[in-house]
Amino acid sequence: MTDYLVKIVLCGDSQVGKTSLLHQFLHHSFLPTYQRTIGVDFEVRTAQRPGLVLKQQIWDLSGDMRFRAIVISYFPNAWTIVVVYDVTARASFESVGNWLAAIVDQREATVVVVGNKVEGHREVQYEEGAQVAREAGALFMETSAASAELTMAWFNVVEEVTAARAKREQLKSGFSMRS
Ligand SMILES: Nc1nc2c(ncn2[C@@H]2O[C@H](COP(=O)(O)OP(=O)(O)OP(=O)(O)O)[C@@H](O)[C@H]2O)c(=O)[nH]1
Ligand SMILES: [Mg+2]
Repeated sequence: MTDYLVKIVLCGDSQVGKTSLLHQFLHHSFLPTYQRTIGVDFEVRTAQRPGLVLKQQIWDLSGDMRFRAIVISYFPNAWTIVVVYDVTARASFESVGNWLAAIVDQREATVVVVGNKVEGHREVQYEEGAQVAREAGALFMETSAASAELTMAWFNVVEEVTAARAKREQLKSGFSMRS
């Protein structure tokens, strides 16, 4: 059994739904009233895979510009970085490029671009999000923090890519022990 302590980071503009997604995933409920994240919050979720225990630290960054200098210091050593935008707010989609630029040095990280609030009135089409992700070499999906099912599907993707990295690290360390 190998244990990994791994870092997952959620970023994206203010009010796109980062905290709501995490809350829905961990507590199975949707909070309609906005409570801004001050700086950064942190949750832990442990996952098991055959021969692996993944202790996932999930960092939920504020989208507020006031905290930008602080939040960008949370990117180094992340295994998975989730860039969230709001499909009902075009400006948040236009910021995705800035977030991708802020993480460009994190070459080891898997990036997942996520369009949230799919049940709302759309200002951004699925294909536009998919294209931005494709160009950045990132994964893409849409979701909604208002839906338990879609939120579960969202976190499954995040957890699977994180677990896949752990599996690769485990294989690498196995080879180096043998050689
Ligand atoms: N309809 C709908 N509303 C959502 C969804 N996700 C979040 N919201 C609402 O959008 C608002 C902002 O959500 P938060 O999760 O606090 O946003 P955030 O990205 O964490 O914002 P910061 O902490 O300021 O960076 C809240 O009022 C939520 O209830 C969604 O999928 N659908
Ligand atoms: Mg928040």
